[in-house]
Amino acid sequence: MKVLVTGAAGFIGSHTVDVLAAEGHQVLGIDSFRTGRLENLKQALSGGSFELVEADITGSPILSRLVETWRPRAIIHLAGLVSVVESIAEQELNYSLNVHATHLVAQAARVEGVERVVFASSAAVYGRVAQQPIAESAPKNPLSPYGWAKLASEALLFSAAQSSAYTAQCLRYFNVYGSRQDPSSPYSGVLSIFAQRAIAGQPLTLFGTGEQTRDFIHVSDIAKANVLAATCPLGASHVLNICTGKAVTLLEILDVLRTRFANLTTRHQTAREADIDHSLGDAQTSLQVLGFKASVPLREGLDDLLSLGL
Ligand code: UD2
Repeated sequence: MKVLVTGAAGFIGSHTVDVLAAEGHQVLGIDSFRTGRLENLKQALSGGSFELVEADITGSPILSRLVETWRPRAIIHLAGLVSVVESIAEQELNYSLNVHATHLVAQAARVEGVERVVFASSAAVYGRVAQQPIAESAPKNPLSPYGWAKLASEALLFSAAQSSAYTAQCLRYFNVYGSRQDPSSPYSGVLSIFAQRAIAGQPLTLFGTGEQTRDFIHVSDIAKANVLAATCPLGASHVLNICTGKAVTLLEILDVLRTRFANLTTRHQTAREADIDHSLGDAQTSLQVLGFKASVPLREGLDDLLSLGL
């Protein structure tokens, strides 16, 4: 199948491209290289089924032209501004990269008769939710422009799908970790930061009590879900949590790391502003709809991260 991937050189994009190529699909990747990195695509570029275009999909009619000429059956739309902090400081940019870009994807898919659009949404659409695990139908109270933009994008994709041949599959990723995630910012995922600091022999900072829980999902499981959502038979549009359905505390993560690093040290700071205590996804709908089940155990995923030597 011909699949177009936006944000192909990013953390999630590059893993998705690798799974598509391994399954024998023909892949066209687009990336502006604002945050994506060419080295993430080393494996894909060495094979014969991947082509790459360097372009900002919001900057010109490039996306609609590529869809018109290359004629993908599915688009996996992963390009976007990924930093919550940046979405607060740069609200125009958040609108452009996280809302307008999705509008352009939806319209190109509608006009050119694409059959499927898969979208990288986020658990950020939920905000603070009392009832755990969080089902797709839970109240949506995003705590950032980033979360609102993801929710708006879902609406745009559903809206255009009503007058299109495509179905929209909006995947709400929970806390994603794994190789190719940039650990250099203090707002990177906690597991990348912990792994990088543990390897470097630096103290880990624990914000709050450490009793907060997250549903950590390995990037290879996210890539698998993206490919399933793009390729498996589906008659309708969906929003789907992509998660493990297992809650882990940061204290449990530290216990695992201590078994690998005997001299691990931690320093405690007060909880981050607007931090969420608990975030656990309900994995039932994606199991029913896609047959998706996360398969990488946290210990294995952490070992994978640590083995990279970061
Ligand atoms: C994640 C997403 C965010 C948004 C949000 C929606 C990442 C990086 N962030 O934020 O984009 O989608 O979910 O709910 O994926 N922590 C430490 N020490 C550190 C770094 C973090 O204790 O050095 C704590 C942090 O205060 C939080 C937990 O670890 O309690 C997880 O932090 P995170 O930034 O990885 O992810 P989260 O869930 O806050």
